Amino acid sequence: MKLRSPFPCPLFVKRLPGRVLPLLALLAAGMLRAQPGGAASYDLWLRFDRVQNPALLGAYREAFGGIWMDPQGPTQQVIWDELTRGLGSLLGQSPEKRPTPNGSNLLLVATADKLPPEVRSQLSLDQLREEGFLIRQLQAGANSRLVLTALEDKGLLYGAYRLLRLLQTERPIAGVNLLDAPKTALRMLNHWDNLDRTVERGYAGASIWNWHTLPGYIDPRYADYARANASLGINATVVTNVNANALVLTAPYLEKVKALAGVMRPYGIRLFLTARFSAPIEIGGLATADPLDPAVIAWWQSKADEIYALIPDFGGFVVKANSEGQPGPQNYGRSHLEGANMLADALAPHGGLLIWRAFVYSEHDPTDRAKQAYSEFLPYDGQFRDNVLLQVKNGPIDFQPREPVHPLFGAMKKTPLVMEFQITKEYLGFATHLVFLPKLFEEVLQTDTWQQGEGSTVARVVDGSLYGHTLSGMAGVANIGSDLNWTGHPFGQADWYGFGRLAWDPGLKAGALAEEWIRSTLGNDPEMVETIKKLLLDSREAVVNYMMPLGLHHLFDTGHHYGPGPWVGNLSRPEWNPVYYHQASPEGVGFDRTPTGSNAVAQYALPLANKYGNLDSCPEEFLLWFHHLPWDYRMKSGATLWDALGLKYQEGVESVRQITATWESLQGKIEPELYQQVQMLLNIQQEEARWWKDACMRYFQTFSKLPFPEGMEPPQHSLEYYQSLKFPYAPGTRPSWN
Ligand code: GCV
Repeated sequence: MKLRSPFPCPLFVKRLPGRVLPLLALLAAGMLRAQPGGAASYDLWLRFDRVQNPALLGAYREAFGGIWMDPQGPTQQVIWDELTRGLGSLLGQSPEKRPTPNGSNLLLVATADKLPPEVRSQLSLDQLREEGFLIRQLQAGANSRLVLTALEDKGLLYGAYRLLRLLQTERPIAGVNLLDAPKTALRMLNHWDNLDRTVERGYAGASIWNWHTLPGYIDPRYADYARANASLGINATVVTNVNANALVLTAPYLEKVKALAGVMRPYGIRLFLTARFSAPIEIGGLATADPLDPAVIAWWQSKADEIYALIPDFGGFVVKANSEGQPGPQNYGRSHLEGANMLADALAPHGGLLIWRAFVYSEHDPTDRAKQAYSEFLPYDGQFRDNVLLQVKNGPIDFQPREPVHPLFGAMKKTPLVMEFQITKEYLGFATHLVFLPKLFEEVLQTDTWQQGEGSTVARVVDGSLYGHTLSGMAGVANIGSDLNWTGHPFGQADWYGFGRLAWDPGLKAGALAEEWIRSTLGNDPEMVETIKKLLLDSREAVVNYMMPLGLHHLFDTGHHYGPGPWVGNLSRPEWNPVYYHQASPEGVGFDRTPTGSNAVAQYALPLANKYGNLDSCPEEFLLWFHHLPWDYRMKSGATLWDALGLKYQEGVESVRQITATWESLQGKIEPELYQQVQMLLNIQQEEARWWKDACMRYFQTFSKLPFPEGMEPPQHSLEYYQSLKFPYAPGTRPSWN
């Protein structure tokens, strides 16, 4: 086996000695851990640097002369600590603790039932919603009081973080009247973390969960994690991989889980576990895991009792069953419905939820993989127990740079669907590439499914409003690891941030989220904010263009999914091979999903089916997702498909160059370590963008037999060269998949 890197001497290595090695030494010594900002950025978006704008600083100092709050219980203690620490640091002076709610220049913090009657009477408290909050300024003559109130502690907590963000992002406080509440019930991170601390598809170091030292040692990082999530409104975390290990359900591990749940609790976060369907055999000593077997049913019930005795607010189970080799009810001739309902029944007496994943496809099913989950689950709509949610990936294949929305959204009317996004960048250049994912999330959430006529957006499916579900949710596969800055690429923090905010309100816009994140993480300099915002917003289209333009998908190399492998066609399962997806031949390229092909378009509501199925109306970005077309097909621009493909790839490469130049224009305005780190990563990204273009165009040329279009830089190497590249140690890969 040849082991070669695509680049003779990676830039990363070339640049290491000068700047990074001293930094690494500091990191090893643990000296940067508590340092805000810098290349470390451990503090994420919770930096509370002194407000720079003098007029605003004056106004804030006046408004926050004192705080009236009587912290009761752990969550209120967190609120008190956050407000006093945050305000003290933002204002450069700590607000006094005031014993009474009277006086001026005062922040009042209390649940609605604890507010003084004269304050209550001035507020429309009936508008408060569960987990929501109100931040309102009350003005009486020259006296100003700011009220932060909510129905419950959790709402106060979210309101406290929002209040601090107003100051961090330099928003005026005068006359503030901000009423907000989450639109979804479950706002959840999914960790694909294994008990040995490896992370499947994780590119930011090891798992932050140190199972070996739990429950005795509580790493302070657990609370920092909880705090970061709470500041966005995330209220649930699944701490184990969906490719599950039954051991986590054994008594010693449950003690560890209990300790973690205890850290999360004050921050309003419920802990979930993944349940391996075969656990009754593996750790229960039973001969079967058949969901209709009385002994199996009893085993799960008693397991649920055991868990809830330890963790009364335990969230429930997330299950990947009969998917990619995971065990499930179909091993016993039972259905997904029977499996899910059995587990849901075990959890129901305790108020637990059962989240069943719809990510299923089978090598024994010859139909288009994009159709299989819909065909499998739609017939069960209306038959799941009330505490079951179906978790569906955003697209019908698997977290590709661009996919049309999953056809189950909107079609599954009687079952609450949880949106599953991937925050970690399995198919997007790992933690090396700068790709602002909220742009992708927004595109998906704003897509109109047309299932209930115009306006049936995915956002309305996810927040439950389209079909009146009270259970609703959004899950993000975490990009978090033990790296000092949590996410590997410093801008990966923006993806975590954006996901959390969109889970709170799926209607938010990517541009606004980019701006919030930049201001709270990097500062408020207007030129810097605008420049980085543009760069973030451009970055998603760039990656689509340099990896898989015009609707191409799953061209990744085997197993690790790092780099191009459009030629791969020898894997045991047909639908694991890129050749299955692009269908390139001398006649043309693309997957025919119209009625002449797999007819996957028929799984969408008619207006969408027509739009995608008709060549005149199919958006160019989905052309080869839905259509197989000849190389000389004329695009709307008049160019041939072949030329348009090459030029799109080129456009992607040019975009990364442009993004790099834009970043370089900020030198001197960004902390030097962060500037350098991002610049080095962008240089790698430029090289890899070119690698994608060159490898894919070289490969497709073997079918088209056409010259590369004018305007496309010719490939640097031969096809054989690109095919020879191997990456046995690419991070995030399951060893068995290599
Ligand atoms: C956790 C893809 C990934 C797998 C992942 C799977 C899933 O196939 O490559 O690593 O497994 O999705 O979502 O279950």
